[in-house]
Amino acid sequence: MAPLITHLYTADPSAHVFEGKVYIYPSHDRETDIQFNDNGDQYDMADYHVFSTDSLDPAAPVTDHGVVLKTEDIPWVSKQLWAPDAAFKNGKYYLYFPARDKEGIFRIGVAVGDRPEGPFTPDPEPIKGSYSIDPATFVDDDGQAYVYFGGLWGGQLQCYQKGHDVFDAEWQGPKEPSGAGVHALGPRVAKLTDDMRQFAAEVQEIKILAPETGEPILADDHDRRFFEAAWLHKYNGKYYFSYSTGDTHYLAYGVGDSPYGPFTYGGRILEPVLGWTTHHSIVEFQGRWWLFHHDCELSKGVNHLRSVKVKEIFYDKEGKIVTEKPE
Ligand code: FUB
Repeated sequence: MAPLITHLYTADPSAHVFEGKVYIYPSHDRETDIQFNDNGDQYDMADYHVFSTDSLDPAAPVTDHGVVLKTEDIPWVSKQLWAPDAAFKNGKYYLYFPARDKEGIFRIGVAVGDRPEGPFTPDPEPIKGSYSIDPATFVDDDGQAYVYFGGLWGGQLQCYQKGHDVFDAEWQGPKEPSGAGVHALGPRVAKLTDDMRQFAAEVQEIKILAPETGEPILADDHDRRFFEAAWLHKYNGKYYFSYSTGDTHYLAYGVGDSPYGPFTYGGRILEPVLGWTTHHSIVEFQGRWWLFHHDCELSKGVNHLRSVKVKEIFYDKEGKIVTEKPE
């Protein structure tokens, strides 16, 4: 299957339907001389583009709306504009993005615009109390907005085991908890304020439960534990939390009855693609469900030069997502 965008490298696609079109908010990958490592330093992105299309037919054109935000415009950022997401509320569009602050610690920022394609003006400081990477927003039917986030290893989630506001530098790097009976670290969620620019309540850790025990997935269960790339969507009244398993390269999901979880592990959405990372979003468009994701086919396997793709996904009668193979 051909990538949606071929004139740039793009990754981590967050797709939303705004004003009847599909808007895609991806990372913008670029070439670098930085040495590859398991901390992800080679993912050295410096700006964001927004894309849109009014059809997901493979032949339909995708419009590149150009650069909508860049490192130099964001006072608190030092480097690494990683996976973004966007939301619409009260007539405004909000772009959420993770980046390292001047101390090298990942925080989450927000930028505001009047149009889905931007431009976006960043707030001068990151969201108070935010940390780690991969923000994904979800606005529930009652209008309450939530942001999901977190990522292990280079994403620094494991540095917050002593509390949401305690960064433990000892855990920096490609590390995570392990050992018999140790629970995996959960992704995080916070309610957003009505103006969408701050957390409205304390950050919560989400539980992803193993169906066979009803207990949280174990840290050593790398085929199923949360690694990064949080996404939340609703299908038939249930909340589906999906994510990447990182070093085992699956897109997986769990199902729950509340935006806070717990989510019971439901299976895989996508088998491993070409490239180390896998990251996605799920959106309903014109009555069908679509998985936006990325792989490294266009760059012939260069891990940090990725390309966005889309494929249709299906649910079975019980509401389980049918596992897809990469194309
Ligand atoms: O694009 C940089 C990082 O790679 C993202 O934040 C992760 O989810 C992974 O895709």
